[in-house]
Amino acid sequence: MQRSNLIFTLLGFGIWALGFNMGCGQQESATTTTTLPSAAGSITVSGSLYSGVVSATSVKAAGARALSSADTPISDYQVVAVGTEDKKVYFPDSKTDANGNFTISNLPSGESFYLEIIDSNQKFVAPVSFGVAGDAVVMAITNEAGGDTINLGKIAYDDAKGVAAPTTEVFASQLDEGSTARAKSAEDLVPVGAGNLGRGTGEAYFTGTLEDKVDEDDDGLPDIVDIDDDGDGKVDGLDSVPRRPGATETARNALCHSNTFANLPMNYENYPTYIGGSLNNSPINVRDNTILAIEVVMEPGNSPDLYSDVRIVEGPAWLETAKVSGSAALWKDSDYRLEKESSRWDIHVVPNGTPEAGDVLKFQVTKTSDGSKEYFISTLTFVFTDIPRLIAYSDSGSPATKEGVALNLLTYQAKGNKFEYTGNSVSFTFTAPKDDLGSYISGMNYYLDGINYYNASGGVIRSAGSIKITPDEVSHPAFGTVYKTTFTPTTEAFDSFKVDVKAQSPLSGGGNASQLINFRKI
Ligand SMILES: [Ca+2]
Ligand SMILES: [Ca+2]
Ligand SMILES: [Ca+2]
Repeated sequence: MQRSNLIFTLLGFGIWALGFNMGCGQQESATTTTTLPSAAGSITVSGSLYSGVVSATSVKAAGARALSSADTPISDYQVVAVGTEDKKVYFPDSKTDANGNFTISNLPSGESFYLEIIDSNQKFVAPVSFGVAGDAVVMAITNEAGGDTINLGKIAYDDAKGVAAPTTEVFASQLDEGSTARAKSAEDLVPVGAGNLGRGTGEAYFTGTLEDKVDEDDDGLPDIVDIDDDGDGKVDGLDSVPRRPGATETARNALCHSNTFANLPMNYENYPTYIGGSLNNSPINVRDNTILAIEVVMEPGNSPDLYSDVRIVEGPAWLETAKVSGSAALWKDSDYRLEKESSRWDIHVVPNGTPEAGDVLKFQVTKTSDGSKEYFISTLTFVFTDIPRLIAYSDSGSPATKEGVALNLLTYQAKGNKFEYTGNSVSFTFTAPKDDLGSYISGMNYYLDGINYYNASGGVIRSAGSIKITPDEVSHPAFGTVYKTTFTPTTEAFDSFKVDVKAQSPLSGGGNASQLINFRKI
């Protein structure tokens, strides 16, 4: 089934399209992804992960430069390597043990590597920095000076700064000074992307020219874990051009990319804009209402039959509670398998947990031909925390704008979960959805979607196609920039209509959020 044709019936009425089909030539969506190559190399990186403090200044004393101080070993974390040339992720032999020890074996030679830390809840938490080069932070190590083993000793993870560093500097010959990042002000070893998942706001905002390298925006985070690859402040899943045009993270073998993105549709009566004359500030229950679309997309000309099985093998805690959308079944009962479609493998799940930007999913794909397995990771780059909300409407039949208390839930419920209007057109004023930081998201595409016309007994007379709108931007004293558009319903006879005011990611295939509202013509 083509996903563009995939329609879910939700919440007892209405229909909801979960997104748009997306070709491989288009930019990928809400995640960053890479592949695991065959483990055939001879290089080993090892060390011990500790909690600790990364120094603001790297102090050189008695010949050794102290980069950090270590406190307590951290177990059950993963330290993964990312190749600067092949951009592939290399997983450790196992998670850190009780002494924090880890080993990443079979790395290819002729490479240098970034190291990234994924916590016990499968969330990306920190890059590892290795030293300084002028004003920049050195983010990669190499074995180019010879030897098959790089032992980093103790590495201190500073959760306050969102960065890790070895306690003592590595050999100068092991520093890849060609792989550097911009340092935060007043910090020698903390790249600007640390602690913010690489979101390009504040000093992490990128003003340079994007280059063809693993960390395009010089913030210290390789694209695969960076939620904002180009550093412009818009996360990948909500950015129409998330990285250098033509750049790809995953177009290897027959696989194009994998995505994980959020959809959040809510009926007005479930999350009304106003209750009792006051703005409804109750936060949306993201855990129970978000639908996560998780997919692996084939390159054009490649059938998903190339794989016999696609599943998630590691992920955040919400995997345990996630249910397959439209079903009562727990996803774990089907071993986190994705389902085969015509151009991809995909699944839609309700997390029943707390999905967050930075969550890392590890995919396993099994080749049909020989049963061999490959692995990928995807990083969730956003969740919606709020929907677009109606804050006013007016109609062509009466002069007054209905806003504030006129949008009360009780008013809506008293009319059978409908607002009333007169005349031949209705104008809607609505807010943008909010991101994981609770900030209004700018630059979304807007649609009037899921339009159904009903007769007086509630039967659907007709459904209308999705309408892409270009709403006027209006400055509102309470809500800042809001959006206004006018809708002219069908001239056929009807009693009421339902419309989804829908904000869609400008990135094809990205997520969407909407408020589903009913209006009765009087
Ligand atoms: Ca970034
Ligand atoms: Ca980056
Ligand atoms: Ca961006």
